[in-house]
Amino acid sequence: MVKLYKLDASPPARACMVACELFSVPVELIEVDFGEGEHLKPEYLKKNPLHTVPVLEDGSVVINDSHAILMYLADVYGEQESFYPKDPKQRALVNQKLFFNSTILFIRLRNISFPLFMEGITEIPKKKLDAIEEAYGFLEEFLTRTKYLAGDNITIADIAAYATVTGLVVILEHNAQKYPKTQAWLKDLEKLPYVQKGNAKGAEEYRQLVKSKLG
Ligand SMILES: N[C@@H](CCC(=O)N[C@@H](CS)C(=O)NCC(=O)O)C(=O)O
Repeated sequence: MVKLYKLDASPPARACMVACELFSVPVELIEVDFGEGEHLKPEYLKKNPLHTVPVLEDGSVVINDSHAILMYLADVYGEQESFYPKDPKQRALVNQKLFFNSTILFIRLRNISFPLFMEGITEIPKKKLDAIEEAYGFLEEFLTRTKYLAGDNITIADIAAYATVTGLVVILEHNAQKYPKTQAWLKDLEKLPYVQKGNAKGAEEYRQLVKSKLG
């Protein structure tokens, strides 16, 4: 059985939980208690020196970074190729959007979440909110070109980005009129049972956490 070290409120961890649901991965979910500093303890640092969740353990292989985990799960457990195509050209488009999530969407969320949760900051600088607004523009542009991030089918890139965006909207609600394609994409993904199961509870937890920090 695979082990997934996670925290429900964490978007990257949620993306991996969604993928576990989607690919019916036999998984043991292990909560990492940040309050107790479990992610900073030597046993955890052995698995992941970056002290982040998620981490996946599958026998002898230990993987950190949700994007690497999503790729691995799709390759090993995904029966339907469309979620992570093997064709190099199609796969490159999925990878591109996974990196978009990793380097633009998620980082702009983390730049706000980390100071809020870990450094006791209670106000979000306008510059960081503007960076989210800009990221919404990028997302809308991509979703104007194709229905899903990497084409006509849902891929692991949508799963990664969806989990992040359900965090971003807590910080800065997107304007559904200004970003209609993003709104449609969110509604479309939200109703999928595997997305609900893997993401909904943690997204609500994240919302409550942010509310408690912002007052
Ligand atoms: N690129 C990483 C980011 C993971 C990440 O930053 N996770 C946050 C929770 S959302 C974390 O574990 N933060 C704790 C820390 O940095 O000490 C991924 O996709 O897995």
